[in-house]
Amino acid sequence: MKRNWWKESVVYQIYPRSFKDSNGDGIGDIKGIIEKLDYLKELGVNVLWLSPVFESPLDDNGYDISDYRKILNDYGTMEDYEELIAKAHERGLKILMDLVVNHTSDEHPWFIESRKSKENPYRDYYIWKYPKDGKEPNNWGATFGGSAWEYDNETGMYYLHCFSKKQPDLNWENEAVRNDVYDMMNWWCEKGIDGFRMDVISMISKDQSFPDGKVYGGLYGDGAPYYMNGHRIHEFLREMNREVLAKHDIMTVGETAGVTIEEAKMYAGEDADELNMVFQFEHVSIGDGPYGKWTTNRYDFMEYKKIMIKWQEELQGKAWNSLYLGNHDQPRSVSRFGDDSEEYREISAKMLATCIHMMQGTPYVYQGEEIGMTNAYFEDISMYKDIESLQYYEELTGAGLMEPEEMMECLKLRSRDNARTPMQWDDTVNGGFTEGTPWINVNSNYSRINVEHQIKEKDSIFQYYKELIQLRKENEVIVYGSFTAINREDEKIFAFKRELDEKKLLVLCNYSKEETAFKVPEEFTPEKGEVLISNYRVNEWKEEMILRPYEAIVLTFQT
Ligand code: TEU
Ligand code: CA
Repeated sequence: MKRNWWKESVVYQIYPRSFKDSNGDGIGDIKGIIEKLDYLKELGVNVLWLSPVFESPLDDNGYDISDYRKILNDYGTMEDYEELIAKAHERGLKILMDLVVNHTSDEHPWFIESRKSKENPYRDYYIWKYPKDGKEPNNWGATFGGSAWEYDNETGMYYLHCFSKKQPDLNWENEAVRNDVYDMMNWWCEKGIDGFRMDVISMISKDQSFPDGKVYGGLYGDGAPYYMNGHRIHEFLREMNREVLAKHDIMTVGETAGVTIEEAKMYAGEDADELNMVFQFEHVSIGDGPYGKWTTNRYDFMEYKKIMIKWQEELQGKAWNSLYLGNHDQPRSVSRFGDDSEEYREISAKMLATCIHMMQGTPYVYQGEEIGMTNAYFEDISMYKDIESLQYYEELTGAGLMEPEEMMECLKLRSRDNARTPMQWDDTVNGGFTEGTPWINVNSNYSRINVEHQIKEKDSIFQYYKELIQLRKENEVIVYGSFTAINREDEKIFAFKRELDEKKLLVLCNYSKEETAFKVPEEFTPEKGEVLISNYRVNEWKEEMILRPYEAIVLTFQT
């Protein structure tokens, strides 16, 4: 397997709006990130992925860009961004930029021109269709609720927006669009960024017949089969690779909702000339119901384990995995996949981290995950800021498909705002995030869960993440070792081994709060096993291990 720096990396995702506010306006900013570079260096991560900080009306908190080459005033200036790149590089930290080119903001000059007239040179930068029987061109729903089509009086046509109506989809069939995007990407590479996280990049090739989608439980049809992993997607990405990516020593990760194993081998194949890796979404969609994520279903561990094993065993040696449990779109991982009760939060957060960091692939740490931040569980709809949460609350309760109380329970578990509450730095007001009024409420548990406490405490979640990340740097078997699942049918323990040359790891993670016995396979002879890391700290090796609630233990063997 080829060796690459991005395979040996650990990526830390920063949601700038909620990371650190340096000027008291209640909004995180770039200077705040610069203030915390030494903290990130201390944690041991080496790549920083920033969610967008570009000019935007903030309809979708910056994933609606109106100028790709300008920093939004909320976050600072281009000089601040250039200072961030320089100071990160001084510390051996790389900067990954969030590339949002499936759509722009409707306030982008391209769209302002495009909507002026059918003859405008920018008309075909976007996807315009005539009404069909006086209505929308098809029945597709937008990801944030409502129709995916918005009528424009000026020219009597609809434009496509797979997200909010202020996020019109770019027309990638148009070569001029592709060339303008590549120019912008090269411009940023020349500024010194070290790669791209590519927002919904699997959506840029649409089925040009725009057929109706299947209606499941909601009010609209599912367009995903016609706009995800489309027939020209690999052609476009190979062109992007030739025009931009191959010209720089950068890392790329595609956000490819809907991606299958076979597709992933094309997007991120060892020898493919497209991307380095992709995010798959099967594990974070477990339990979804007729209204998608809006359900109070807990995830099913065996389904989760099967998905994780599938992606490990079927990609290894062929393509590279991204390893994550949380991000700015997902609930907090310890709340979703662990147990955020007082009794088990710490131990289960460490168990989840062990499992993710010991698999084959590049691990992603989402801001706050390293200190075990939990869902905010906001009780009142007025506390929510996220367009997706607010629009679906309106749509599902407005249509009588859900009672408000039920939808509030779904929001408390699955709203994206759970991951967007401010980073908790210390136990002072607002968790040390801002001296002003935060743009979104700080989680009420900041006095108990914060960086300052955990930096000092030797057995904190922070210290455990630091140890895990250091182990990755010291043990090549963690990065390049093969993956083999063990005791697949065990309904509480996720067990697997990693092997590289004569090095062998045995990883045992008890995802349950029950004490669980585990029969260790004969190949692991006890006298040679040493504990590499464990979240209970005190362990004794036995042929039949008794794993305590949420116990994680990694044993190393010299064969
Ligand atoms: O997310 C893509 C996406 O599908 C998300 O909407 C996610 O799957 C969903 O919110 C889970 O419920 C990307 C960005 O990560 C997200 O923040 C943006 O809102 C979206 O694209 C549009 O740019
Ligand atoms: Ca600020």
